[in-house]
Amino acid sequence: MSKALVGIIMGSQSDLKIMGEAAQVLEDLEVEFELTVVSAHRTPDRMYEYAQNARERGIKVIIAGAGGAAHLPGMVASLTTLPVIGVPVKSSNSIDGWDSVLSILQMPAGVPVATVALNGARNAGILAAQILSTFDKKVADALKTYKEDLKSKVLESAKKIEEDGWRGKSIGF
Ligand code: RP5
Repeated sequence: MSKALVGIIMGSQSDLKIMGEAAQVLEDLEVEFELTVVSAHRTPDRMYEYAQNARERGIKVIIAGAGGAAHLPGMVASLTTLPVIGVPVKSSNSIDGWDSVLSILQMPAGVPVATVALNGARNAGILAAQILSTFDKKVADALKTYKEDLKSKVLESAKKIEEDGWRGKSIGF
């Protein structure tokens, strides 16, 4: 079995519904990853251990997701020099998602977290693959195919709307 290149961590099992989207896209792109729960508040020692050993274990990018008072991505970023992608999760303890967005986004100078949109785990997976693609041609090729597929889907939908019309009527441009 090849070694994980991306580490996906989340504050709680309840984040998995969202964070699974990062895993899915990495699986689609055939990028090796690992996925586990590491809580900044409930298991701080485990967070230290994970962040401080990740590079040595061969991890190249960490994706960290958390909701509410979302300290996991920022704290992990403070403990490693690996790139950390933060995913704000709209969790059960979140007021409206902004708590998590701002906790992850507003990092102090010197400790960056590349923050994606609220519940944007899929983009976090793609961004992690894009980072790996700077030195891994196989991942770069998989991403090229992925983006071409995105383009085809948009063009297909545009054609369908143009042909079938909007609300049953043709739309002129
Ligand atoms: C955060 O609190 C977790 O990342 C999760 O989004 C949220 C709620 O956790 P649970 O109470 O569902 O375990 O730390």
